[in-house]
Amino acid sequence: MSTTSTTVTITGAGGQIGYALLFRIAAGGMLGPDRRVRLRLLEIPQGMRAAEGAALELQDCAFPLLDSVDVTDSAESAFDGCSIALLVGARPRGPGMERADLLAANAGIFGPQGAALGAGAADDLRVVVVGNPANTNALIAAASAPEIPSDRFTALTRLDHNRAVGQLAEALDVRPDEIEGVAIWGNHSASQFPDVAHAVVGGGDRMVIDALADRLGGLEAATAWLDDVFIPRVAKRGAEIIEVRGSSSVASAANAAIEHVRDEQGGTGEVWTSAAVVSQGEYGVPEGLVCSFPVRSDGSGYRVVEGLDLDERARTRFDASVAELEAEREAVRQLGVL
Ligand code: NAX
Repeated sequence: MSTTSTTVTITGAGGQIGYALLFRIAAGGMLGPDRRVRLRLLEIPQGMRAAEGAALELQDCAFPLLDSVDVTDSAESAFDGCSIALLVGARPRGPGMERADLLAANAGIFGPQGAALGAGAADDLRVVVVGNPANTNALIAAASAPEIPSDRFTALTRLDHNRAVGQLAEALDVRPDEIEGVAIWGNHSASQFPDVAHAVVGGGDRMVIDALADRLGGLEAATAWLDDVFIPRVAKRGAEIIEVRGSSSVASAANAAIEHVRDEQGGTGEVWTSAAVVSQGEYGVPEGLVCSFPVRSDGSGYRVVEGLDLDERARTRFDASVAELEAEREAVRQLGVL
């Protein structure tokens, strides 16, 4: 076991996703059974008691890997020496709030947090933004920390990826780990494009589209199912969860965030997953946008899987989501944030 500890900072730690994250991280579920962790819980004053309560429960678990838990409402203290930052706390859309108001409120959170990361985080810092609008919040945080390489900033689309795999596994009656090559392109919003064109099933033996055609009675029926059922269901799954559960996705979001960090740090091998990363112009996406792509990691950070074909149908959907990201960036520029 490593004798040094990794400092992991979780913002919004007193909230629902925070509560679902803390115990798995402290138990070794994110960094593995050999890495000790120091947890820093960042909250706003109203959320401090909830975070303090979670800290008491962490103590009561007596986790062997957990070296310390600090609860603070100071971003500077929370990010000092931080190696992994999960930025979960965000301003939700209130009644009557326009998109520009939402972006402005979140710029007021992610700008200062980015600056505090730039001032105090460890050299090996990696950031994943969970709080919505996640892609543009990550863009703002990265822009506010010019001293940190921008490829250290990512946003979570692993939940969308996992949702897509879950839907396919059910439709094909296979285990989720038998499906590979799914990709989420674009924004973490209803405009995202969940893509199965390169997906395979059964250890790579069959293309998912062919397996769907077999089960649904032909290629036309499979394509119709993808367009009319699969894509909207994955893209709007968050709303479905709220309708059925009466509350937004929590455990599945925390699980996805943990898998995002675990695979970025531990490596994906040849398999790919999805994450929103800062575009270097891959697939014609304007540089600097935080956009979801299929990605791999060799343990040193996510890199976009290049060279995949996107047919016209796919390109149209992807371009629409990228246009939404550009509009969000433009709105943030208008606010004078970038
Ligand atoms: P909660 O409202 O339960 O918790 C949010 C917590 O953040 C609160 O305790 C609040 O006090 C705290 N907070 C607010 N501003 C803060 C700041 N400036 N610094 C530190 N803490 C701050 O929401 P929860 O259900 O935990 O969701 C958190 C975020 O995740 C939301 O923005 C939500 O939209 C987003 N999601 C993102 C997903 C994704 O896949 N990217 C999926 C799940 C979720 O919808």
